Amino acid sequence: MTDAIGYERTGDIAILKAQNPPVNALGYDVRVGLMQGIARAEDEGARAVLIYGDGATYFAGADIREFGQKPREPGLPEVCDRIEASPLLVVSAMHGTALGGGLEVALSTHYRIAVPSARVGLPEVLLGILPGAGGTQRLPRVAGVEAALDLITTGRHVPAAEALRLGILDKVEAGEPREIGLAYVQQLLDADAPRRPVSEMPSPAPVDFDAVYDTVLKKGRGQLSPATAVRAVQAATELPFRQGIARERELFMELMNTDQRLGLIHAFFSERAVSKLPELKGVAPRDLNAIGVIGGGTMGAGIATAALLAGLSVTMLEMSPQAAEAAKSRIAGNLQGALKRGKISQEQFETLTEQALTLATDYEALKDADLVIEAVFEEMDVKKKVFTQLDAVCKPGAVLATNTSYLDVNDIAAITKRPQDVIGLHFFSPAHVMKLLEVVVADQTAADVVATGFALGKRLGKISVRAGVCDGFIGNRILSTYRTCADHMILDGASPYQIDKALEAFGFAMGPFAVADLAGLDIGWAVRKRKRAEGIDPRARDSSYADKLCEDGHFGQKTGKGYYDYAAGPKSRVPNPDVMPLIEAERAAQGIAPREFTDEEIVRRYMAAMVNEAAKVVGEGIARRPLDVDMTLLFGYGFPRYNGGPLKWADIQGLEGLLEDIKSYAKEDAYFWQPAPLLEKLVAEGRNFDDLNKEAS
Ligand code: TC6
Repeated sequence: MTDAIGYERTGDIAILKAQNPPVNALGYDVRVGLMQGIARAEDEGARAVLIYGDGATYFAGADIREFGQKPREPGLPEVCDRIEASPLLVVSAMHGTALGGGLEVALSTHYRIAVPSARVGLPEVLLGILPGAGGTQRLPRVAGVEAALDLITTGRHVPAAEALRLGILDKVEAGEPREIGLAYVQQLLDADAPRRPVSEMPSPAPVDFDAVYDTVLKKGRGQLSPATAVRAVQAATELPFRQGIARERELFMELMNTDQRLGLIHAFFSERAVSKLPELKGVAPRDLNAIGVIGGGTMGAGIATAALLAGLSVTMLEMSPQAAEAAKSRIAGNLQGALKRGKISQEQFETLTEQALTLATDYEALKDADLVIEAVFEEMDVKKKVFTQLDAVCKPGAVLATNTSYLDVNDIAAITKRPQDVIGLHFFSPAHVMKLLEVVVADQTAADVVATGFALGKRLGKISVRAGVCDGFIGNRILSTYRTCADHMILDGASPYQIDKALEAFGFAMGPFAVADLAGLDIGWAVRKRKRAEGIDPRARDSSYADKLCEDGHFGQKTGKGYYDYAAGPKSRVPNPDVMPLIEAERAAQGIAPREFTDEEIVRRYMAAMVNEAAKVVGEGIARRPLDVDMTLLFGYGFPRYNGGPLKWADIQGLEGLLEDIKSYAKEDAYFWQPAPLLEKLVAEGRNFDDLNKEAS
């Protein structure tokens, strides 16, 4: 027996205990252990087998780290078939999360019991594959096609009570998995319950699979796995079990060989690696109970809402009682949303707004705060005034954070006598919804302050990324470059609408011009004005058509018009007829003869600009690892998860070809298209960004 599965006998029952921490993933040793355990139970004359998991969970799935490596027998489908075919009565007792291959093992056992807190699901599509160990054939037979399609195409985790209703579980009972499992097996043996192989259950009734396929494909915005999984479920209704399994395997292998599988698995591991920084090993964060937020506009109110929802008490500082009340209504509005979605109860709503939130207009109110985040107007002088006041009132050791999106955190820190306590915490609007938090580390920021930034991010349920100080940090700096690339393409002949369409087809949630309309065109306008005031390099191409839109009062969705016209509501965007004439006038003024762009060229240029700037950001140490850039773009900028992030995407495309593209574009505009030294180095050494991730882990 391998150590990954423990074997024990009590009376007629053999007990197989998974012991492969942290999540009992079904790696090679576990699979071998299950095969051996079943065989031993049969050899030793047991009447039944109980399978359960030690530690936090039943099996949480196949071992994702094995994907892409040479397969080692027995594979999971074989293990599932062996369990189901055993002449003994096999029962699963589940707790924690029975996911993916874990649920497939459970569906191969003849009966299933779980504790009330257990959750089950088939989340394989989120990793770019489909349930490939019989899940697409067994689940529809147990729960019906509708439920199976829901679970398999969304990957959602289903609570035990719902799983019981759906027939996935036979019983839910509180207690230790081993104890409730043994009692249940004994009960089944006493009742002479028959073996109950799901493969022998009748095929479920079909539905209109073509319609479901189309809907799922559209919803996935180009993601292949959920739609492909629909076809596997279809096979369960049309083919005998064995042939259905063969079809499932064929579709599973198809998906295994896609770039999307690589991208999604990269996203899975990077999401977990992003907050694990070698520099923070063993560094304890400071206390975090009470926080202060300065400025109750959209951003400050969003940050306060996120903190309240995470159980922190919040003091909101505003300039006047009226402004403080307005901030409170914004926060209450946000919390209403959480109430409507069932995330909090009416009672919690009252507690959060009336007890956990304190309004203030005097800095003295922040003297006991463990951490204060300012979200005031984006101007250095204003920020410096705020930090001078904070320095005067905050207790020693309090973390002083700025939510600036562009300004120099070193300059802000320098105004205080405690630069070691100053950090950037760059939230994304709406801050109680968006998952990304850039933790911006200035030259003198202390390690335990960085750890506190990450601890806050974790508490708020954010994906926190470490960023160094530069104009725009990781995300906005890269955004500014690929937006500039889009602006250049517009000058040269593309339209904002073609660019949005091409990038949405690539998988972005929204194209850059639709995003600009949503964020507010005044934001980009302010940045352009600041940059022009600082002095733009004469070699840089500039344009003023977007300024003219702003001068006419068109700031995007909030004014009803921007690149698009939103007369019929924010979701129905129609090109604003004023835009193309402004662009044409600009081209004429600059003497540019417009040319045609294919959608493919638009994507290539846009992505080349993004990857090149991202490589600079990593090369300069602003991002420590390529995966930090990938997670920033994924969680803050709508980059399609199935492409893994710009640098994973670049690896998959091949860095050499990308560098060639950049060099060829540089022939037209050598200033904009300066190849990133890191990209050139990686190409010269025949390495890629993932090699850098591995070296850093
Ligand atoms: C499948 O089953 C396909 C079957 C078909 C086959 C033919 N493998 O998330 P956490 C690691 S596909 C390997 O921080 P939590 C994770 O990387 C799979 N490793 O904990 C982390 O490692 P680190 C279907 C895994 O309590 C550690 O475990 N299953 C796996 O917040 C702790 O993880 C899924 O998609 C794995 N399967 O959440 C489930 N799972 O410490 C994926 C986790 O070195 N997993 N690790 O960073 C999850 O959703 C969550 O991990 C969780 C636990 C809900 C199980």
